[in-house]
Amino acid sequence: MKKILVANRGEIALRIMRSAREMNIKTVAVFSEADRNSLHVRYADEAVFIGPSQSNQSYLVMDKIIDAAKKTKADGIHPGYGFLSENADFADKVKSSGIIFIGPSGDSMRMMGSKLAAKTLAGKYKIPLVPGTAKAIDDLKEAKATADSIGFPVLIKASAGGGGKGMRIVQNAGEFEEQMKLAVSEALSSFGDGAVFIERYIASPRHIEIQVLGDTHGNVVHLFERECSIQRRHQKLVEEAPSSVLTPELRNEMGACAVKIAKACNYVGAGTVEFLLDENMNFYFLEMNTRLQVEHPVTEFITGLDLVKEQIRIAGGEKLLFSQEEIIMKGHAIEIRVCAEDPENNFLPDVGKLSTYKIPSGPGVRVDDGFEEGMDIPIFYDPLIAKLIVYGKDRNEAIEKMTRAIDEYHISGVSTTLSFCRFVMQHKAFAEGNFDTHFVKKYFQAGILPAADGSESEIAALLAVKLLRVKNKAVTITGHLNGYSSRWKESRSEYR
Ligand code: MV4
Repeated sequence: MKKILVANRGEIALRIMRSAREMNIKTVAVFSEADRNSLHVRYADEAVFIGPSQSNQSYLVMDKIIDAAKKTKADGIHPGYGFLSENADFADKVKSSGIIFIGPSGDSMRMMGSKLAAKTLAGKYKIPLVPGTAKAIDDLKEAKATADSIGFPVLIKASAGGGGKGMRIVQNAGEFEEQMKLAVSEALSSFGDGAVFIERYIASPRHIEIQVLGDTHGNVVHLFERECSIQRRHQKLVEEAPSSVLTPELRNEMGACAVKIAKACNYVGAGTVEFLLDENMNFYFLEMNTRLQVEHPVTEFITGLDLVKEQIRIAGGEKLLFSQEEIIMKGHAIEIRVCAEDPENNFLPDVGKLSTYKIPSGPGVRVDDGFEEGMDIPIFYDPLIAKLIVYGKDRNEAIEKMTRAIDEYHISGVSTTLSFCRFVMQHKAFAEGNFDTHFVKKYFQAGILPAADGSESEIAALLAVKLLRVKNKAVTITGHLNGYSSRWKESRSEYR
């Protein structure tokens, strides 16, 4: 491949282009109205405008992306994550246009897109599944009997759902029928597919996923696990590798299962197999994500591989350069997501200008971002500003590094999840590795984060500045007030 088009924006577009450039591959950016001045546009060798800011009129329009690739004579398209990355029809369309899709086939995506088909496939290969039905429920009586035999609480899941969408907990037999009817109609209206299935509800699971790589010659390897239990409403906030609870034996076992699943669906490229781990260290296959994930850098740190380069090599038809035995994991990596969200206000997205934006650096610190000081966070897309990833010789060092790096990160103008992530790093349960997917709900509430310096007058002053800035925007007297608030905040060493 000599030229690739990156069908994405923000940090991931930039991150993909960096690897391409190291491989001496030319890059093409696509951009919407809101992204005219974005870093990914400036970084690329060429850039194609694809329409209005709304993603359904730009980044999600298959023909616009494919036309841009044709126009610039790109050999391949990298979809990044989100947008069209898991759209099987897009993968097929790209291929039939004579362009290489840097990812799995449309058929692999379709298979894993149906959670029921994926479960059925995994069952055939004797992969552990959560007890429940492995086929779509059409008979209410039969479903009720199954739920009774599984034991309550049970979970009803939509086959076309995934990532937590279309799930419903049923606490007892009395609620079952009503919940079933609601689940089916919700699945129909949200996904156009009313197929649902039921599973035993695993009450306190950890979310552990295995990274896999498959080539076009039938070779598949796994690159160990990522622990992703620190999340809120299915939005991951902190990820790490390795998990602090897996034994080498369990890691091998889960890795082997992930490889089997990838082989079963003829997987090509980078993919992720999700598992739940219960308190008794039983693991269960959940679903497979057929894309490069946001949290892939923690795997890159512990394996020394560049996953984007591997994706590009694989898409070009090259064989994997290593066998399973040759992949060694070393050290510990942690990633936090720096989102424009206010942890003090229910993690509500915050938009505005990055009036201060200073990133941390130093040994073992990586920042994947797509913004610079003075830029606006657009309202149209994901609120992810950056990913901060650290690498240490062990978990303790990684936590210490992350705390130090968070303290070096200075952002003002928008609220971010940095202060929340510092709270996680300092939390006893996190330090001890004693947590599950309920960590945030269990330990975090608004008001628990330390204020700038703890005094109420400081908080009042901060609020006043914020109000002034909003007012300032309304009357559009830009300039001096912004400058004022920015300097004011910068002068407070502890302000984040
Ligand atoms: C579950 C579960 C408990 N029991 N399945 C959420 C995302 C989707 N991939 C599956 N999910 C879950 N499935 C059974 N049988 C709990 C979750 C779940 C969860 C899983 C991983 C990470 C965070 C989560 C948060 C809430 C629920």
